[in-house]
Amino acid sequence: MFKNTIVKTPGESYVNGLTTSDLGQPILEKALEQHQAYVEALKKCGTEVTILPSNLEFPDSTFVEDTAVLTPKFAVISNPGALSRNGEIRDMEPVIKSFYETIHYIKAPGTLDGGDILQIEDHFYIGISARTNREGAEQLKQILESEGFKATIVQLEKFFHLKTGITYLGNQTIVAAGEFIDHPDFNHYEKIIVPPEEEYAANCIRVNDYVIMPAGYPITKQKINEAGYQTIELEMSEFRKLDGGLSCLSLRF
Ligand code: CIR
Repeated sequence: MFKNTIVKTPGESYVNGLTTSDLGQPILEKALEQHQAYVEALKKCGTEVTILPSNLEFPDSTFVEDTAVLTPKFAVISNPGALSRNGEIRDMEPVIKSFYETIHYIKAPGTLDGGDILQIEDHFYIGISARTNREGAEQLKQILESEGFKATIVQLEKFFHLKTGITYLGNQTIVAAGEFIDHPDFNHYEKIIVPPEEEYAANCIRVNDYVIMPAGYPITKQKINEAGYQTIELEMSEFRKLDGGLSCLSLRF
């Protein structure tokens, strides 16, 4: 069960955030509406939502997931791999400290984005990506193992972040797309397979009694419903334009 969530409102500079997509510049007003709907969905799932004010210095800072890895017992403040995003952790640290006594840190030369970390029960998967390097992944593995968790490092081939292509729903069931459909590290889980034309829907979040997923992916939605989960669909167009998925917009703990 998640009791708390943390989000951060996109600011005027959001439209100048990082992207690898060719979907065009986000429209701020629409992004704010979609963000508001996201907050409402987190409330509907029963979480208490902490809404942080925007910080114009950091256009991508609405993607709070990348700044930390949170567990019930402790937090790890990441060291985001994109130079323009690294300072985002300064705003996040006091908030995380207000919830946690035990805090670990990923330290340079290690870099790590929270979007590369997937928790499946007591086992964490750590993606090595354009943002998370081996040093950062090894540091997190050591922290997690010292706290009694299992940890596996996964080299990404194509996906931006690990969780861009895989989600854990619970009951040993994952939602998997692309390179994770047949990945040896995930073969022992039950799989909901996302077809290539719906790849963006592989990034969804299970929050208590619901799975929140992007709107407009009927095949994946049906499979998730058939697996026994209620879904909430959200418009995500303005976050997708900056490579952002459902999970990136919150920290859940
Ligand atoms: C970035 O390039 O860092 C942002 N525009 C998107 C971050 C998405 N975060 C995530 O997948 N966890």
